[in-house]
Amino acid sequence: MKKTIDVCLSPSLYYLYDGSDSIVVVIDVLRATSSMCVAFHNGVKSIVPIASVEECRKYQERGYLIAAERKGEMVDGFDMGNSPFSYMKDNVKERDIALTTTNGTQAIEMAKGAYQIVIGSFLNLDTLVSWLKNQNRNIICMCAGWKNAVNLEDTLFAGALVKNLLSDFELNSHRDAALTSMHLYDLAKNDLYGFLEQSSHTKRLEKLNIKDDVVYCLTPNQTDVVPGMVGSSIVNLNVLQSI
Ligand code: 3SL
Repeated sequence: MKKTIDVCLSPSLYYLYDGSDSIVVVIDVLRATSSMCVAFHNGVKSIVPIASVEECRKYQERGYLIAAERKGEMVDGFDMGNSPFSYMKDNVKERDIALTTTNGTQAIEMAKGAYQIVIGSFLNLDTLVSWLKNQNRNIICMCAGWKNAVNLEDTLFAGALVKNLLSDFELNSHRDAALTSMHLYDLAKNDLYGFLEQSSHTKRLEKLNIKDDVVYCLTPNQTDVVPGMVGSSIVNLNVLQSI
């Protein structure tokens, strides 16, 4: 029997889903899960996702690099914020990072009862699709959204996963979120940036002059990492499984 793929459009709807026997793909395309992919691509050893700024700050004395974003900006006193470009520097290699962001790390926190949490973004789309095909597990694509509301960019990426996995998985026949996201992705796929230009978070980030981050995060297949939770940290599962 085929396994299922479903989409949860916002963390506020997650109570309707049971992740205990599923792989939950946490999606925060702009920008948390994209930055995590970039971090592992550039040699970061692990990322501890943390809900609160105060908790995250405490990791500095334990030798971690600390990263925090609120309202799109780096929080004062932290080593870095949430730009993918800040994870392309040499000083991140082999480091453990503690990270808190407005929505992405909260969504990870919420998904913690899942069989397995993995991290998805356009940057690791094809690799993630192949990895998921090999697991023989039900999949829930969990969109981080914005403060518990639905957003367009995470919905589009969930749609990209559904489209690419549909031949191997069945849709949940009681809900339309997977179909909705796949149809939206079909409309957007030839010009993701143009489709997202009017979206709330694109505008929010562009007001902060971070258009380059948006363009980069919408560029498919820049890396073959599959970040996933092991214990309380995220590591690159694609390395672990090829050893
Ligand atoms: O919400 C989040 O977790 C962040 O990705 C938001 S931002 O893109 O860094 O503003």
